[in-house]
Amino acid sequence: NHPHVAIVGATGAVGVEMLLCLEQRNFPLSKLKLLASARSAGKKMTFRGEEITVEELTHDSFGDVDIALFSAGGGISLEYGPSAAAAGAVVIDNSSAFRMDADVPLVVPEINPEAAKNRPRGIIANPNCTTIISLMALAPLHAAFGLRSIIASTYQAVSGSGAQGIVELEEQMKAIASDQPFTPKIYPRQIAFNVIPQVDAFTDNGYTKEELKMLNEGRKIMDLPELRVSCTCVRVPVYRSHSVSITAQFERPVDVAAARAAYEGRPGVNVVDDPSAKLFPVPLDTTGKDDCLVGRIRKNLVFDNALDLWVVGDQVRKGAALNAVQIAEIL
Ligand code: 2RA
Repeated sequence: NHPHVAIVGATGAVGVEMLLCLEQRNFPLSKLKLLASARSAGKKMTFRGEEITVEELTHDSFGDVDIALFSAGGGISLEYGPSAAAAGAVVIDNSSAFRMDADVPLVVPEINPEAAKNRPRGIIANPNCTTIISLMALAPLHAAFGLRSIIASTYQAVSGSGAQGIVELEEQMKAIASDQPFTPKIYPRQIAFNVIPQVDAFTDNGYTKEELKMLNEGRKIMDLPELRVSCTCVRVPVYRSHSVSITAQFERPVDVAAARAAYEGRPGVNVVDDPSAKLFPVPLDTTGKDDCLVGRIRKNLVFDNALDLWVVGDQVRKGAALNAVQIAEIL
């Protein structure tokens, strides 16, 4: 009587990683259905040594599905998520479509697993990757010192733009290496050997939608309606891991030893912090891995009760696919 699971957007960067996570974690499922656009229907993918043919997504795809993992963009989630829920599936949506809906829980299993149970619409939302990775580092510190505000700068991998982001960086680097011309396609400027201070669209207060996600999602996940967040999101020429530089202010006095101790026994996040031994987290350490890594922990030199820290995590895995599969494991 194991659940029947569907992946919507199965051939995308996150969809492929969802299939990998289900396989590697021996998720107890009776059947796996792979759904994608007409363009991808017919492709074959392998799960537990068995070949599965990708089917075209329709509103009738969910009759016998118990859990539907969505990662095909907000439009697809808005259009097909309710149909999947109406057919009796629990929808775990990686897009931003439902994250701020009061009737949809927004869940990081290590932080607010209990929220997943209250899902009147049959939909659970997966937070934005940058939010997940940042909160994996901040939740233990909140327990110790009482989180009050976040100032963050992110260094976001091109995988955040999906497979096309990885292709864009690869193609530009090859073109530059062979002295060939190229035109940026998905980014406003060249991303190879460059950084771009824009992720997602700008809004009328000068912040991008991506920067406001950390504020809005952080308040909801941490249940801290007064939490203050100011974020600058930057795209960097890294393939798969996001890094975040954080200044966090707390209600109570902080110290580095107590901060490091706060992570002990906390699953999904490890401290890597010994600069004298050149030990600090870098994207190459977390790519393809489950855990987020925290380092550069130090007392902030400007604000009282504040810590500076650096956290890195795989955007495709813990930032998206793994978190969604871990929510399914709660179910
Ligand atoms: C990005 N966080 O990195 C956004 C969506 N994955 O582009």
